[in-house]
Amino acid sequence: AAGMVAALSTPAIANPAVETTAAAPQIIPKPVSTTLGQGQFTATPHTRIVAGGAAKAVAQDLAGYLRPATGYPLPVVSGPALDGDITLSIGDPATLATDNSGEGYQLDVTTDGVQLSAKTTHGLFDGVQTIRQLLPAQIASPTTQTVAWAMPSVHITDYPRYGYRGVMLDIARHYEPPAQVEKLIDQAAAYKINTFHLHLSDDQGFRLVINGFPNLTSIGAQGSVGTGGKTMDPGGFWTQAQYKAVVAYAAAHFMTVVPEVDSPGHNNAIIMSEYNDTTNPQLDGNSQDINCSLSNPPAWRFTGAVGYSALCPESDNTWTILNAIIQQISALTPGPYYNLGGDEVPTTVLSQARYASLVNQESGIVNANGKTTMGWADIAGTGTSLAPGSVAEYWQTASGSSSGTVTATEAVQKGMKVVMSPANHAYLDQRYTRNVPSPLGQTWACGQGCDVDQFYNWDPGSYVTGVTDDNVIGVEGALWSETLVTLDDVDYMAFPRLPALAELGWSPKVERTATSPAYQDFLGRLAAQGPRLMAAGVNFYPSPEVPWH
Ligand code: TNX
Repeated sequence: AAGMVAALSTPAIANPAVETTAAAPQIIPKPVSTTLGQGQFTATPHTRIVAGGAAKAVAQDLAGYLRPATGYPLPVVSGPALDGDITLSIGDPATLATDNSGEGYQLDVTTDGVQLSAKTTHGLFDGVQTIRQLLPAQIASPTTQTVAWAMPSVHITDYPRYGYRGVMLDIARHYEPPAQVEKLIDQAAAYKINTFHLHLSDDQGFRLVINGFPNLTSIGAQGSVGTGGKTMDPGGFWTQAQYKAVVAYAAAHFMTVVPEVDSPGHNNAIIMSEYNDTTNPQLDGNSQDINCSLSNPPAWRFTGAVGYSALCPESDNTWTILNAIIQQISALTPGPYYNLGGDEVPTTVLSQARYASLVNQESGIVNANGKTTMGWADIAGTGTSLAPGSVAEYWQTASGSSSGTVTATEAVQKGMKVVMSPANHAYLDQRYTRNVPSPLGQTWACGQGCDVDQFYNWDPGSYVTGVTDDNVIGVEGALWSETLVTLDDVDYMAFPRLPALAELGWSPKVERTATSPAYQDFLGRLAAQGPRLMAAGVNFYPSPEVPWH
């Protein structure tokens, strides 16, 4: 995948010396309302960032974003503001009177200065992302660029359609170190993604230290997809301190972490870790009974196979392990959700009744630890009863009222909320095209491929009949990592499709089809992201659908 960026060989970055006129706004996600004014604002070495109280921290964020490329000092100071300053303030902007999202902002750029106001620091942070995109693309560079830092005069009022706008990364199939994950957080935050779902465990690896259960990582984290094959892909795991640091890093980008330890399926790593463990007193020297997989005794499998492993719902040891995992991870995680997984357990592995009893009991533990249960939409199936407000993530491809949509409709009947992530529109691990130009990705959900049009041209609030914006809390892009080894691989699959999902999650509903004006408009704005992604060093896929400059 590395090197694909080079396909855009002549960067769209114009000669800085002549770029003195601000470009028209090309914002993703598209703001609710944008009114262009006269003239432009140009930041200079004298520009200050004015803020007081809680706004100061976000002002520091803005300064941190702008200093590397501008080379300007951009001091964060208290008021009063002077001509030429950028002002951030918490208040009650009249244009946001009806916005209860907690993320709205109002932005005014005039020849005299920039005024950003919001009711919350999160709203200010969202506005800061818009400011970045109003500046020339070189602003994304980590090194000083010589360019006129001009922004068009504009009045923007903006707030999100959905409160949950997520990206999921699977660090179980292939391990990623925290530093790489933080880079993905940086890039996602730029498109106002506010939720980071971390898939911490799967058949091939368990990736977080759990105190009292050393085998989960000393044994369970050693492998990954491909281990034992021609290419050795080493595993790895995070300490709890590293996890906490990633949670804090995400929080600093106004992103909530949703931790997931998949269960009762996708559990071969846990089972293999504990199966032969005769030393752990927590498990009475007997953890054999946790294994309800198709094979007994269990064996390591480092392929991408799914649907063969399961924890036994009747085993006390299953609950000893799950209790410890849920309790420790909940304590490390400030966000409202704990994701128990719940996907892909065939009835040949566990009957529906045994599956449901495990999910119900586990959800009770999640609630007892102060968290709302989240899981793949399978958890809404027959026999489960979860607290209202629990969240089902719909991953199936079925739409309309076809029978394959049953998990989503059952979730609604049970008073659950829904995150839309249909694999053929939101699975970022699916190939852009079946055969070319990259070996990365899977094809099961997308047939000939899922390029930008497939990710953009659908509506989360009407995809499944009866599952409306009364039930849908947002959208999520999923980066399963069976074929993704490095962050470059992850970037290549996420960009430019994650910005499409970000817009579906944030911007008002419009008609989105392959021939709609909205899609053409989006492609134009997406093209403007090319030089930004390049400047930021993101290994994006130069989709032929996008009219790159
Ligand atoms: C299905 S959809 C899975 C994952 C795989 C993914 C690959 C779902 C909840 N589970 O286990 O990684 O397909 O695309």
